[in-house]
Amino acid sequence: MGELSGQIKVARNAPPPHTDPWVFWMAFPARTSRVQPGSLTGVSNLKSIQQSYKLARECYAAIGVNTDTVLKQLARVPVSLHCWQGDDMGGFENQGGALTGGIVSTGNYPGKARTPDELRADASQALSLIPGRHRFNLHACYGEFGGRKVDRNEIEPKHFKNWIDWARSLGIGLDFNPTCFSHPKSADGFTLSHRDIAIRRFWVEHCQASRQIGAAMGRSLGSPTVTNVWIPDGMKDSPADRRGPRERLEESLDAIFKKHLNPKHNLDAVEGKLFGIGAESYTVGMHEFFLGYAVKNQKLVCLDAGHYHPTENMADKISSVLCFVPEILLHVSRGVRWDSDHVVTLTDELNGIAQELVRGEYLERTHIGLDFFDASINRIAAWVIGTRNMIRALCIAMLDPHGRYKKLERKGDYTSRLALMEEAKTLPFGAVWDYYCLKQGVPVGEAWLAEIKGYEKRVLSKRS
Ligand SMILES: [Mn+2]
Repeated sequence: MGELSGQIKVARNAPPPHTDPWVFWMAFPARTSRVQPGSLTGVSNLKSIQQSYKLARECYAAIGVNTDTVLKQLARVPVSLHCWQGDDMGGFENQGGALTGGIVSTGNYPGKARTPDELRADASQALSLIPGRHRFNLHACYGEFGGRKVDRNEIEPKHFKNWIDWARSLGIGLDFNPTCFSHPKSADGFTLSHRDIAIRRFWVEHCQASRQIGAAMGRSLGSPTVTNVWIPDGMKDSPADRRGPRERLEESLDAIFKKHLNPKHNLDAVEGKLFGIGAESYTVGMHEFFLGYAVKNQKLVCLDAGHYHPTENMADKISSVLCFVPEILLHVSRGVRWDSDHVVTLTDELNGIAQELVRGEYLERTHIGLDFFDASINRIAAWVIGTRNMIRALCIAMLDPHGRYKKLERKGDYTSRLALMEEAKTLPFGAVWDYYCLKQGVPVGEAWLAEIKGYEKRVLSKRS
């Protein structure tokens, strides 16, 4: 048994025991059939994946890491896929409103989901190519209102019934977000901190309704829904009064969270931001505001990797904020210049986040979600690339002999710590990752791309 055993705790939002991935794999042969598409069809490829894994397992065993244990732990960490990658944050309110709140989706790749059924089909396609059991994260504007105009403060769990049924059919949990943008009452850039009490009340009611929907989702799916409040409020140019909106925001949040909800059904999170387009000079709900609010009220704080100054390291914040809040929500993203939402790639920043979660034993207190959207490439591929990278980074972090680093650090041997950390960067994690995909019944290596291309031809190209 390697040093790693017992160091990685299971995420609290893990699937129930009957969804043990190994059992799941055995019980769903249809999913298993996805292993073989594309270039990795042959038995010889299957054999080479197994042989490579065997060698890698020995290699890791030599430094005290049990790869079999790692893969079992990895399978228990859910990642919440965000619905808005599937349709550029359009939603289904059918009000013809433009995207606002400083959110911009660039690109016009054909085949965008136009209906809830299309979005569910696309998301199912993405989930079928991602190893493990995950979650899906909905915004309030993705409700199904049957052609009726239901304003944001009138939404109810029944408008999300189809989503709940879909999630149940896949055995996954749902997460939720009030949509405090792309609406006439957010047109001047303020919502929960608005100086007009009627507008403020409207958004408070929307967020209250959203928590009820979150609780209904969590109750019916048997896994708590994280309901995350984010607002766009801010100013393009220097405000005269920075204090007023922040005090109003605190009041609004207190009203939203006043009603106690069972944490087995709903968990509240709040998300700050550095700036937005059109809100360059002042963001009411900045990081410090929401961190303070979360600490004071023991809410989850949401750390979005794209919401800080580009030289800030989000990974370094995890062990700081978890001293003071019970749990965190992550929005894993990739900031590039002004954009906070590029598709997640396997960067040092991503590896840093995964390392912190594993080394700090924070997985059970962390809800991992994604937040990016790119309309310039196949949207389903964007989901698959970003999510597989998040899981791959966790895999690499779990395979890291971090117990050894810590021992060296305690002894003050920083030379050896640095040397081993660098050597670990070329350990054969790729063979372990491939084997994991094989065991989870999803395509190995680039073979998933052929599935996406096929789906594009079969389904997406038929959408106008
Ligand atoms: Mn975010």
